[in-house]
Amino acid sequence: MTITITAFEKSPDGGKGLARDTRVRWALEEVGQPYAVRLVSFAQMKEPAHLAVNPFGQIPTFERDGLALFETGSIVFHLAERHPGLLPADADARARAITWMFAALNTVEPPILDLTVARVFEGDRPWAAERVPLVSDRVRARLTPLAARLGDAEWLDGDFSAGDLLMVSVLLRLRMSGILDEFSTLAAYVARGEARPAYRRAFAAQLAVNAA
Ligand code: GTB
Repeated sequence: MTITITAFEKSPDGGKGLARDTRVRWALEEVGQPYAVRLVSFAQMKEPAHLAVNPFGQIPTFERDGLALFETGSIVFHLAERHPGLLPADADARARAITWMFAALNTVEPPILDLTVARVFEGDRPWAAERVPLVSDRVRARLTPLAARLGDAEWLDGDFSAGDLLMVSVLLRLRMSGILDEFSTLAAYVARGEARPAYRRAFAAQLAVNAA
């Protein structure tokens, strides 16, 4: 019954918790499931043994009792379906929480990823000076309605859910750009997520790997 996930042997972020295994670790901590971690190098991720679990050769993956999953959203959803703590029991509230999971990954994260690419991976390209402000505005165009919907609430829809777990994880990636600080209620929302004991345990676990 042991759950095994995969994570970077050495994360490029040096332990800032931005690699997606942190999201899976956080979900596991929220639902109180112990887990083992198989650390993989970039080369190992492209070898047949890992490709058999994730055909795209990426982390994180999830294995338990012959079930092998990839895609962070799918893994978090599986955990939330199988264990109490991340999805409400009421069917409509559950559907809304799942909607926020998709919103985080499909609507809010794509422009944030574009911004990371523009700032970090293509920051030295001649078009970067024009592209970064353009993509930053696309991020703001997502954060503005998100902040409006959150309002003064603690979480997006009632109690903390897998939707919040993924939304906070996605927004965390923005911190270095400074854009998150333009939205004080979202910055406070992210801070609430980070203050959860389950998040702190997940963060510490990935840091222990990367600080070693
Ligand atoms: N859609 C997939 C999912 O949600 O699981 C995407 C998985 C993914 O992008 N995995 C990345 C990976 O394995 C690690 S998390 N990359 C290696 C490869 O593709 O060969 C993305 C990530 C990596 C590093 C940082 N960082 O250093 O800040 C942040 C996020």
